[in-house]
Amino acid sequence: MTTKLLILGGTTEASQLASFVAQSGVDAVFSYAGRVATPKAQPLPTRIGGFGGIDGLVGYLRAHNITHVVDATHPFATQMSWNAFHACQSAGVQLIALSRPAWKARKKDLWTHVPDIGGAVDALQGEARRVLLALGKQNVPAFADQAQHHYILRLVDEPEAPPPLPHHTIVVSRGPFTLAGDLAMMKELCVDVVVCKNSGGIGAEAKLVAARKLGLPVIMIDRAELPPRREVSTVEAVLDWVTN
Ligand code: 3Y8
Ligand code: NAP
Repeated sequence: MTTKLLILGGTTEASQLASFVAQSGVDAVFSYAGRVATPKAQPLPTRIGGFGGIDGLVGYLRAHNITHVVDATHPFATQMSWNAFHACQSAGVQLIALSRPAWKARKKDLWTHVPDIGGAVDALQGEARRVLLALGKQNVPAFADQAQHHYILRLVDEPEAPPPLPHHTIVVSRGPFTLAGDLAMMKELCVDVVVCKNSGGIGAEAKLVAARKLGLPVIMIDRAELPPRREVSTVEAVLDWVTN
């Protein structure tokens, strides 16, 4: 059977892999969930939208004669990763993950680790502060329980409706982000605490370096468990796996 690759994308590393694969000539298709209005264009044929759960993905793998799946999704896209793990097992298709290590606090960093979004909300009890919520739009409603704060919401797209937070500033901006940009934004908007996911990678790290330089506390949401699949951290290792 000739090689046909499905790349589950949505990260900087997935984009890097797509360029590499396009140059290699390996037959591949890139996949987005369709979470944002205009996802970044890729140099590969691209599909947008869910597959319809595990069964939908099994059907897709079979209908498109996929021989290899690369899970290059974000570490917090846990449902997609578990679906890919089960669907590849059912369909007898090989699976590998292109993942990035979690960030680690340095000596002077002021991190509070919490297990999930609820933990981050709880950690914000107390007097009003100016909170940079760098979580995207899906998790914003949970913070209505701590409405005393002024939230700086960094979103990929302008929200269709105002967020359920009485005091907020919206910053429409997609990454990858730069230190200069995040430092300027955090100073200009007088951020005094950062809430983020331990996404790892380079595309979202600037806010942590800026927080370190400004001496700001960070509420760090730790990763949830991912499937026991094979993992590599470089696009070269993915290409080796596909071609050998
Ligand atoms: C649709 C596709 C590339 C990929 C770029 C990376 C870096 C910039 C940093 C902050 C954190 C956040 C968010 C973030 C980053 C990269 C990467 C990354 C974080 C795009 C993209 C899609 C999404 C979906 C989006 C989520 C949201 C999360 C914003 C493309 C731009 C907060 C994750 O509006 C929404 O509904 C946004 C939804 C899932 C998390 C959430 O729960 O809201 N990503 N982000 C993908 C799809 O449809 O399949 O246009 O590039 C991709 C990128 N976002 O190729 O350059 O590699 O991580 N994305 C987080 O890390 O916490 C922003 O603001 O500091
Ligand atoms: P999720 O909660 O793990 O997945 C929810 C459902 O979305 C999946 O079951 C699947 O639908 C669909 N889906 C997710 N990723 C997909 C993909 N690449 N291609 C096709 N369908 C996909 O996912 P999420 O956290 O919402 O992330 C969605 C996308 O944004 C992913 O591409 C991810 O890499 C990217 N992203 C997420 C984050 C984050 O913080 N979560 C950050 C940066 C980028 P069906 O069940 O119908 O198949």
